[in-house]
Amino acid sequence: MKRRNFIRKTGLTGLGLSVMPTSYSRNSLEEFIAPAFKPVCITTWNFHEANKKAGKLLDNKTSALDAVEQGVRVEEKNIKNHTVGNGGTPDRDGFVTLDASIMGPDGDCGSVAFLQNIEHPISVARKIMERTPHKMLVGKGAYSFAINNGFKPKNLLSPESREKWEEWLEHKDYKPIINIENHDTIGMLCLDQNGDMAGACTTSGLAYKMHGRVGDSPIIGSGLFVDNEVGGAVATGLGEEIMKNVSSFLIVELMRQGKSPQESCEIAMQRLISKNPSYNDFQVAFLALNKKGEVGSFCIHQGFTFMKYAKTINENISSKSLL
Ligand code: SD4
Repeated sequence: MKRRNFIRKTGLTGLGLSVMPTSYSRNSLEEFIAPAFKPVCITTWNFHEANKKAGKLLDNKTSALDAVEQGVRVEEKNIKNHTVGNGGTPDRDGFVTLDASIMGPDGDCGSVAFLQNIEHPISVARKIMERTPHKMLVGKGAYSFAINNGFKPKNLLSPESREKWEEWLEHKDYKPIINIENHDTIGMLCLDQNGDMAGACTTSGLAYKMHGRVGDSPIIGSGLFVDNEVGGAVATGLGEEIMKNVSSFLIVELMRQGKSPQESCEIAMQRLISKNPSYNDFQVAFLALNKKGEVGSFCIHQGFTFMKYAKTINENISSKSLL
């Protein structure tokens, strides 16, 4: 076997993880990555419009990178959605602080964290990727970069989110565990007509988090990871648990070993729950796509759904769950 193919097949060599895939039955990676169907777009939760937007762009030969950016922007703009961008739930001090990341087919990435008063953090993340020598900017520096690159400041705290925050202030019941119904980070993966893959993830993070808290969504490998040779993964739920396990990277590495997206999500979840016996108290969900257009998803608690756009059909699918 050529050395390059050996390294690709084993994938985790040098990381101290298992090196020989147990279920690798394909003859070559080239066969594995040959796309059976494209384009396809998948998105966490029931983000119907965002997924449709990206799916239609893909049908019109838009690149995966442009499609994920344009797709998730739909929810960043949506003031009725209280978990992403405009109208997002604030932190405990009343500030809407946003996290986002984007990753393209060439393996490059950009991310932004603790960004305030900018409606489209995903586009800031993309500009960080394309216009700076860095991969991540945070807080005031990220804000200045955004303003210098043409983004307009905007108050993102909607009257409704402010009202709910004021109610919350009356009891200040701060629990850093995720409420199973109260989270809707948008994570999106697209495989375009050229067979290239990109991903995006954007959120206002946990409701009433500590000021300055950053979750998994802008952390490459945690909330999002894409390797155009293998596939991509996104995560949603309690970011602290996802970050501890670098779950999206793990899912992609498992797919590199020959596991299906579904198997990879389930194995990554086993790893995650093995590190915290209180998993009954929080939700985490994974979504993965390989280069064949195969999809996998797995969550701890029932209730996680995802969108899939393929062959002009945009559907909401229930994920398999642990509990
Ligand atoms: C975070 N993972 O900031 C995000 C929250 C989330 O749906 O997914 N909400 O921890």
